Amino acid sequence: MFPSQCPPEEWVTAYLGLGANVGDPQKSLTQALRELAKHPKIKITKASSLYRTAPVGLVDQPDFLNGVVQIETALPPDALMTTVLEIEKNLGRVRTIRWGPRVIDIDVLLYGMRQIETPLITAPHPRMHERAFVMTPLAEIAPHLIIPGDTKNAAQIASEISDEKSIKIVGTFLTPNSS
Ligand code: PH2
Ligand code: MG
Ligand code: MG
Repeated sequence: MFPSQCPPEEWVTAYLGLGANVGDPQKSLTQALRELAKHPKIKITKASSLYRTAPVGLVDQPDFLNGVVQIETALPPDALMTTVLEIEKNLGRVRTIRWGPRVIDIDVLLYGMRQIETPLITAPHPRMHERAFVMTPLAEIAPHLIIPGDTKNAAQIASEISDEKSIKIVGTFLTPNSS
């Protein structure tokens, strides 16, 4: 194809949920952000605070550190997913038990306003509405966001499920040059 015939690159706003509860979670989360930012087709546009959160699902494991970032990306959904899985792997993620302890977890929460179902990715993330560790940081950076298929905005959903005993702000992603 001649360059003039290539379809224009489409940049989409997406949201990623990050979590870690093994090793040095703040460092892994910051490192993950740095790796994402290095990608030529990903720009980080907003980052929430970091929250200490009680484990959900499998409760007998350390507390998590969780945060949410807004990105702009020119990667199609499957490629975005492959990219985040690759970053997880590079940061030392080993997949053992579902919902178990992890060095880093990067979930694609939303890909624009699109509802996506492929063998690799489901967006919106099917469990995000129920999870305070996702909805509270999401509401911090995008309170008015409506999740496709829902009627309430992120702030309303977060306030309905948030529990101050199990989730609190403890810090920020470190700046790209700190370690
Ligand atoms: N992730 C899970 C299961 N449980 N609990 C908290 N608090 N934070 C998480 O990121 C988390 C979880 C599966 O991805
Ligand atoms: Mg997850
Ligand atoms: Mg995951």
